[in-house]
Amino acid sequence: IPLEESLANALRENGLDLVYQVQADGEGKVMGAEVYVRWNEPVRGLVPSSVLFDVAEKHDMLVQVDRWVIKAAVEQVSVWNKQGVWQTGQTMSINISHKTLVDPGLLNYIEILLEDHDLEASCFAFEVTENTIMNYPEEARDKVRQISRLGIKVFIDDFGTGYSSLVNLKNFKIDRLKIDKGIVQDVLEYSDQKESIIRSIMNIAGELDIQVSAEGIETQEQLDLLSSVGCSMFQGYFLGRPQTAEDFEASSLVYT
Ligand code: G
Ligand code: G
Ligand code: MN
Ligand code: NA
Repeated sequence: IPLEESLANALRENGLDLVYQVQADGEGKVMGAEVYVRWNEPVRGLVPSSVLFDVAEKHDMLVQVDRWVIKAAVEQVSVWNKQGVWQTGQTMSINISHKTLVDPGLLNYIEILLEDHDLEASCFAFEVTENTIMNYPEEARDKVRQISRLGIKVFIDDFGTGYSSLVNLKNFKIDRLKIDKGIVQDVLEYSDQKESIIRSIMNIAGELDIQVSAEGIETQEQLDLLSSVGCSMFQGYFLGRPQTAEDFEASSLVYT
């Protein structure tokens, strides 16, 4: 059957999976996780996320996919919360596409889920890419404000890859910038240039009181360098790969 039909089935039959990647502070304390969707298609096997999101976009299923992820992530946090695995103050980050950000039903959808599971909005963050924000500046700004008013955090993902003027960020209600992994990983090779990009990000973020996180940390050197310029939050294979819920629990990282 065509991939889009199979995706529609997966959405209907809970045929998608989630994996979780740890987000830690400079001391290695676990501050939360980012959740990613995985699709193990019955016939084709694991479908790359790029293919999944291409199909979803082409067949107008982006909002459905993101909603499936939001619901499943809320359910998981609710379970972990009851087990004492998930502590207050830890944040579950959920990626959302541009379509989902501007979807008029988004806030109502998440509000009802939070109510049903008796969870604080502050347990969750939505990650929107820099490009999403810059391609839809007005709509995005209004929506980000509404999300923020509800108590859900907003993180800007893949930061530094787009063309946003850093100064424009002051018009948004942003909680965290996540420096793109490409920049993080190049920082040791082209030190001067990349370090100055990172330093200018740090400066603006400092002025606007926005926290900065580094993604794609694979080595101790990268961690040290990003930490030395003032990043306060870290994510990457060096700290932990995306893991199934069972492995994430077992890694005991969540208890620190
Ligand atoms: O870990 P992975 O290689 O699968 O992620 C590839 C891309 O897919 C990342 O840029 C990530 O933001 C995106 N992605 C993963 N899960 C989700 C999701 O649930 N919703 C959206 N919109 N994007 C996701
Ligand atoms: O949504 P986002 O663009 O943040 O997705 C990040 C992507 O990077 C995901 O596909 C995730 O699996 C992947 N990733 C997370 N940590 C690392 C890392 O340390 N190195 C590399 N190469 N990829 C990573
Ligand atoms: Mn992300
Ligand atoms: Na990213």
